[in-house]
Amino acid sequence: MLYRFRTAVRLAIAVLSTVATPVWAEAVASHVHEQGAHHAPALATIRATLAPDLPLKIGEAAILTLSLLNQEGKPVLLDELRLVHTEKLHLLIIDPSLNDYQHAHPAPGATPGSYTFAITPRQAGDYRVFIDLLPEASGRQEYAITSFRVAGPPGAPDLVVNNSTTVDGYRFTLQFAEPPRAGQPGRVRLSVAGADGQPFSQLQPVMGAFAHMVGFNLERSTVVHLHPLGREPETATERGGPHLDFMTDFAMPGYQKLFAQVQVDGRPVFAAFGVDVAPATAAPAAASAGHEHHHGHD
Ligand SMILES: [Cu+2]
Repeated sequence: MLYRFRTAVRLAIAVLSTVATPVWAEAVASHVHEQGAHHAPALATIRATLAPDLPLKIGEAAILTLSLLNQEGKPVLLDELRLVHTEKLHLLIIDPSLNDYQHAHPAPGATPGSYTFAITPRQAGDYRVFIDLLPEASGRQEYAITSFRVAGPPGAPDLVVNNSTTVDGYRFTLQFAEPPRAGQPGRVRLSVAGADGQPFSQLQPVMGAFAHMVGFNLERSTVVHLHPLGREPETATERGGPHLDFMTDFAMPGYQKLFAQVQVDGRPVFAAFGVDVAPATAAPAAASAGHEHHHGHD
């Protein structure tokens, strides 16, 4: 089973277990590379911690300092990380209600291995931060995972399932080729229409792609980070849309929140979707049972 991918197209899934060990130690990542080869999950090699400059509150800007340490406890420097989609560090940040997704790119801080970024939280509770990075040493993408707390009671996820949404007058629609199923690669199309209802084909490049799709499951134990199939933009003047296709590979069944990030008129636009991922199919033995069907009621 081979899927054709462009080199720069990336799909990664991090999974961590719910046991009481430090989250970062449990982070594993699987990759789908350009030839569609599935690699065995690998432990994260980098440990991340976050420290805010002051107690975090809803609606108040704060500076967070991220510290990255390798397995020997040494600071991780920028030149030990490979550039991926125009940045070395992508922070995928999500609150407990799955409503406040933010994407940050920290800049080197005062000491080696420290990086700072600004954030204005829109929700309360324990935010989870997936740090998408590619160490030169391993040559493999991984996620370091950390968190920070915003004062106040956390919000509850609304569990709304929607395959379309309107943001700033733009209509975003998600169409799965087949209902998404855990552990099964699939395909999804993101379509964009303008305020006039017409297909919109003026998406600007953002971080080296016409769209970035980031998704979290309800427990925030997994993250998917997808980029459109096909040619990626090489100049700032190129435009994309109205349709962008992505390969998906959800590790876990259940509710998933997906955020598409695009750039329009020099501004980022985030479109949120709620998706139900079906459980993995039963073992092939079920198929060999032929045409027998079992019904749950008489
Ligand atoms: Cu991306």
